[in-house]
Amino acid sequence: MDNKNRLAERLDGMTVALIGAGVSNMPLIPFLIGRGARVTVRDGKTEEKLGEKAGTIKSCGAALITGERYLDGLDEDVIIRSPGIRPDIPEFTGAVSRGAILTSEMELFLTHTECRVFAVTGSDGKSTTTTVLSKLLETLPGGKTYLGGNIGRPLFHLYPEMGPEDKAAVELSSFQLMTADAPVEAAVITNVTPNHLNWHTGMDEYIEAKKRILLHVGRAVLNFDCPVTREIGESAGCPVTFFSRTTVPDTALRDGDSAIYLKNGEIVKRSRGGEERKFISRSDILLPGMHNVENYMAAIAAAGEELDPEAARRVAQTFPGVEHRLEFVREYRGVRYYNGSIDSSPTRTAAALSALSDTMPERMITVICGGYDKNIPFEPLAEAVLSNETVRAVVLTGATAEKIRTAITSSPLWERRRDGGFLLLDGGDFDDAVGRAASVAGDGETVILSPACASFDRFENFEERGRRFKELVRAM
Ligand code: UMA
Repeated sequence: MDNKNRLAERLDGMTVALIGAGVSNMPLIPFLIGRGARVTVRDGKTEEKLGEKAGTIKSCGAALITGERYLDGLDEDVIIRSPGIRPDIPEFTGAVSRGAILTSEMELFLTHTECRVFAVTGSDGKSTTTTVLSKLLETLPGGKTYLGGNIGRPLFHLYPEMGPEDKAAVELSSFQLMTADAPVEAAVITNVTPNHLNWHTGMDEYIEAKKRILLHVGRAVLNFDCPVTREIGESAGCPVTFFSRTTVPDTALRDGDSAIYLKNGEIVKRSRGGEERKFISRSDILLPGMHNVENYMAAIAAAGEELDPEAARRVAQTFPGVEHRLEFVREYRGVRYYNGSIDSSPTRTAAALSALSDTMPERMITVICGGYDKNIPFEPLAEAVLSNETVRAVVLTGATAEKIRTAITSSPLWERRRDGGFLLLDGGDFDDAVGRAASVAGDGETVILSPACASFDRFENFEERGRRFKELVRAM
């Protein structure tokens, strides 16, 4: 961490390579140049594919190297990698052995900011938990609250304006955590289930990356119902708050630990051997589904002792949710359309489907699934759609369509559901799949885009996919 410390104050005359002209790195260009660095942006896309960005980069005064050989001659003093690029590729390890500093936007933010950092990672629920947490932090006395990280908002270039009384709710992906080791005040791991296994070397590396959020943490907030995070908590070197939707996690608590859980419809928190303190009721939470109750438990615990239950209740009663997460788009001919483009793993899709069927059990569901292939197993998706009796149809699209079809038709539940009228449909390309879903859903039913996959086979990112979905639905 040392050679990255206060790096921003030593940039004058240094050469900096920004690897990847994406969301995290673009705002850094004027910031770094303003501090006297000589910046080169390198991106594997062609200049043509980068489109307007290429012009922006050059007009800021940075050099641009694009295309297949974009990492040739990587000899800058500082290398700032985008999260999606592994830190151990030979070009980086070679540069580091020659003395280069390898870092990333998020690591730089964490090592430079003076503000109180509240970090959130996990396989599911990160963005909602981080956003709810930011709303709760806004209610605490003192300072301004920032929201950023993997949620799509870089923060490093804002660090000079942040003081010790300010707070940042930061969503961290396993990609960002691979090399991060900076201190944070509180950290949440929502859960750990298989994800990104085409990028990580395996489940072990994925879990290790998630655990790095706890390297220098003041307090940890962990899911008691997930075996991986429960085990992490049992040996954590800091006070832990376990949250649980199913039980009162008493036995696991050590001195200094606490638990937050649901009791008679109320979210209550207590320390080991202490009194229960009530925060909010389940019915206060505007967002549908049990997974959102978990998200609230985690966020309330992370906000800490200063949080006023009344302020938490006002947030729960008014926060409408994050775009692309079970986002209501419109009702048309009696069919309700929801955009769940963020649902890029089977567990997210399972959670979205059970949120819909919990809150609207009378509405049959047609779900659009499929996208970029991350090499994750689809058996859990098959189980989620076939065991949920309110799911009536699955419309397949994207690169994983065939893998999902195989998982569904190989399930022991398949024949019974097929004979009961369950529809498994080939939607063709994305736009056609939306039309197909609309054509099978009847009055009083629901259509949701919940792909269980990332979007990169067809879109730049999940936001673009969600916007396209909304456009198509609004044009009906
Ligand atoms: N690129 C290369 N070589 C590569 C990979 C990428 O040149 O090997 C280039 C691409 O052509 C692109 C640029 O790098 O032009 C940026 O790509 P990127 O998508 O890796 O990075 P960002 O646009 O900066 O977006 C990243 C996160 N993306 C990934 O981790 C893949 C965004 O999370 C995040 O919002 C953003 O930083 C701000 O921090 C997206 C995501 O899917 C939403 N995250 C995964 C998830 O949540 O499951 C981890």
